[in-house]
Amino acid sequence: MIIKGSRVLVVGAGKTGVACADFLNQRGARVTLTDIKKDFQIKDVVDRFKDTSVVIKAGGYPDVDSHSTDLVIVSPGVPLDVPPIKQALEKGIPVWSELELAFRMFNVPVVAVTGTNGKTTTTALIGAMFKDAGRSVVVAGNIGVPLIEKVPEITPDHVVVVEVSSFQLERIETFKPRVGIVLNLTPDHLDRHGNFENYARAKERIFLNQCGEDFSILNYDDKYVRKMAQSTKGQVIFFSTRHTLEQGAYLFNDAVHVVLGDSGNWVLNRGDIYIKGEHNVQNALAAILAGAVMGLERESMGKTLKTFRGVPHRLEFVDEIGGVKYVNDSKGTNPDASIKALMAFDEPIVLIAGGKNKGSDFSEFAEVVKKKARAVVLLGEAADEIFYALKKKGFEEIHRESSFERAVYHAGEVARPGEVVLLSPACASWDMFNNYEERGDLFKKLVASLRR
Ligand code: UMA
Repeated sequence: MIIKGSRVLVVGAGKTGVACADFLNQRGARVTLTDIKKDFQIKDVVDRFKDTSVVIKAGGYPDVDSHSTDLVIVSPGVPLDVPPIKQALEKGIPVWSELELAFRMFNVPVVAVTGTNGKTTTTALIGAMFKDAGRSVVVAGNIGVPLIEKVPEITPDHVVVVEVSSFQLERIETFKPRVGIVLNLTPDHLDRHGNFENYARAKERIFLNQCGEDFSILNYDDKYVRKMAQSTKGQVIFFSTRHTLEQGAYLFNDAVHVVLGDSGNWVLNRGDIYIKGEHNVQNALAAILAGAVMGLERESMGKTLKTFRGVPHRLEFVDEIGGVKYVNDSKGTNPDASIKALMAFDEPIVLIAGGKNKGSDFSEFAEVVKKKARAVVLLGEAADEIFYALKKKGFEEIHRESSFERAVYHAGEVARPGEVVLLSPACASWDMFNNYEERGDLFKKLVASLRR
């Protein structure tokens, strides 16, 4: 498809839509950017395109037909049954995700990471491995930076490492990663996909266009992911933390073994991987395999694994003191994000929650807290609201503190060896801090002071 002169409708004016509209406009397309929100709700977007030829249709969508539209780009958060997408599909007008659009704009190898959990960490880790090895790398996607925004930076020497979501994969056509990784699969986004099978099918599309020269890296321990080996034409390589494997990467007796054809064996101490927890060993195994098939030296990858500290403020392991693990998930600024954080642990949790509520409902969050947490320390403006939501679910082990410092120390006192103190507030930080980074940084400082 030739972009210049094409009439493109971009649906959704969030990060993705804005980046696509910007890119397409600069490449000479005739862009309409539409959003269900009213124009005063997306004022910054309206202002941004004020002096350009991008047409904004806010508060509803324009009708789509082949006289007005050559291509539709759909943002990941927009379901495919909204009118403009349905009309486009009925009329045979191509509907692409931003991932598909971006992929068509360059010709360098792509390492793509998906899965229900751990994809951001794994994407960042692979990016760090390439960077530490002195390779030019672009890291983008669901991690927070639309890939299309990075396209102008990509040179023929680059490798692209991209985190991809099921939403983005739903509308790909030619997207073909050199390395595709599926980390794990548990029910998620079922409101959008309808059922688990559809969700799994969307994830599996990461392998849709792979062929013999490509690599499909799969979690052997996850029965749904393991099964995907049957539906890819790429070279399958498994990783496992529970089984030994003839080929691939696995954990055995606290050592990571990498067995990859001609390149022989490589053994690494589990302790030489900085990020902790079995889920992070799985992420590391997937990253090692991706790096290895892309030609990274094992010494260089080993160095990165020793120093890579995870994604700041997202399930960031801080320390283990007296058998209690401290985890910073200050980025959990809404109930949904904190639900994900709670779900990531098998150990009992002492949760620190509360802050500024952005209008969220806490009932589902309370349900998950009841299942996963042994105790909760509440603080901030939303403390009352969360308190009542928890009480309603019959959760009793609730402590309250007026300052962040006290809340962290109190959680430390309540936690027993083998438990996790998790800061995942389900709220914004603005009642006490400028941003979630500040909150997470103070948490880390306070945890460090517990050691003294
Ligand atoms: N909108 C409509 N109609 C609708 C629904 C939404 O017009 O029916 C509009 C909204 O009013 C809003 C815009 O669409 O203005 C938002 O678009 P979006 O939800 O696609 O959000 P973006 O800002 O473009 O962010 C997206 C990803 N969001 C989602 O997938 C929900 C971000 O992932 C991603 O970082 C970003 O693109 C860059 O690639 C976030 C996420 O939660 C982190 N992802 C899910 C996850 O990780 O579980 C998949």
